[in-house]
Amino acid sequence: MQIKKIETLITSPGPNYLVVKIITNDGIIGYGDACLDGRTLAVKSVIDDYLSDWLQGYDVDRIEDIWQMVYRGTYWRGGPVILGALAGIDMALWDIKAKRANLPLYSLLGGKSRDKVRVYHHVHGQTDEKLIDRCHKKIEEGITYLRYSFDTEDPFKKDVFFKQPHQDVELGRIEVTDAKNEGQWDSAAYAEDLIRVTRMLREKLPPEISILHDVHGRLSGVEAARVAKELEKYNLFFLEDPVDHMNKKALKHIKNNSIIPVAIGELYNTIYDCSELIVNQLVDYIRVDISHFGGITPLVKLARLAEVYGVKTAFHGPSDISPLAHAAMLHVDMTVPNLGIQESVNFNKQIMDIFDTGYYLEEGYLKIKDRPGLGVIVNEDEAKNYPYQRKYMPILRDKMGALHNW
Ligand code: GCO
Ligand code: MG
Repeated sequence: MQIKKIETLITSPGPNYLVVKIITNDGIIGYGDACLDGRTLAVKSVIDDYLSDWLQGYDVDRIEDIWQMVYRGTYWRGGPVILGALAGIDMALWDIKAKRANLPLYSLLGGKSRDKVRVYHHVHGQTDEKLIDRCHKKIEEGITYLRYSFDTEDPFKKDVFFKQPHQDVELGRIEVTDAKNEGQWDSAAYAEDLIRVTRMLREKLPPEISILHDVHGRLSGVEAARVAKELEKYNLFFLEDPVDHMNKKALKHIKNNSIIPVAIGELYNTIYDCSELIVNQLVDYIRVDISHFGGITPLVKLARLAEVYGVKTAFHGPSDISPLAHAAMLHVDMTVPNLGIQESVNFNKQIMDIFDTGYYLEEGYLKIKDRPGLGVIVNEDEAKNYPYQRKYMPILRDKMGALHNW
């Protein structure tokens, strides 16, 4: 069976979702996710202008070979744009393979290791009261793992806030909009506030509720090590991206000074970028993003490597990748023995009308329906109601006007 056609489709019911559709010569259709927040059209061009002609006629069964061919055969390797395009192709090919077998994807990946997958959701509040309210709302929904974020008021300037990233499609909040919209940042004020807010949450939330925080790579090694040491007593499930992901040696500093579990990974694009963290035990949860990492094929390899070294998975599951990507990750989560947790979101009605997900949340866990393939039904007519909108990632600057990690 051969690849007859590869198409792309963008739908923007909030975030821009880039969907890859592969049609085989005997009419089987596979879908994949190639979302890349802020650079959607660049990924689309890689698929439409380079890969779709090239891959036409290849045997759909040979997923690994196609993966290697696109990854190594382009000579100029790597980066989220190419790995994003490859992710979309790879997911669509796995969707086709499992549909041909008339089995859910997890079955082809080794079968279920568990019946359901625990998840964490985001909670954000500009003030302590709003944050606690949002936590209670999520706890009522059955979510017991909460990733908290908050805004820190500038101690020197009233009404200036140092904001942390939080997109929330459930509440209709999308951050990625205007390139000229530059925020302000001060790491010292944030670090103090993080320690205060964490203490406050631990005091106010029941002890059985797990909390976790995403630093988003905004601290230096020594700043992060100090914060990690202070936070140790509040029993975080993990501290995410405590330093810039390329500053790998700084993780050693954190590890040498605290026993806080560390999670990192959403900004890596290949297994070659992050395997040393696993092998050297500098990470406890590896959390790459399937759509920026080349798809299911490398995700499974990474999970297997992590298994050998006792590292758990906590794959990146924000709202800026579509339910197709979330479904694909869930199939992997179902099978790997070393699942830690899955980051997840409640997609809103507009998004769910486009993507009938094939998975559902029940009492804080994701379950999956036994549909063939990835199990997602894409309503293309509905998708067309939401045309592409140009969006940019936010920019942050410190008090001297220099760019800071967002
Ligand atoms: C996370 C991520 C997101 C990113 C977003 C970028 O851990 O979920 O850090 O919040 O900011 O995916 O578009
Ligand atoms: Mg993150």
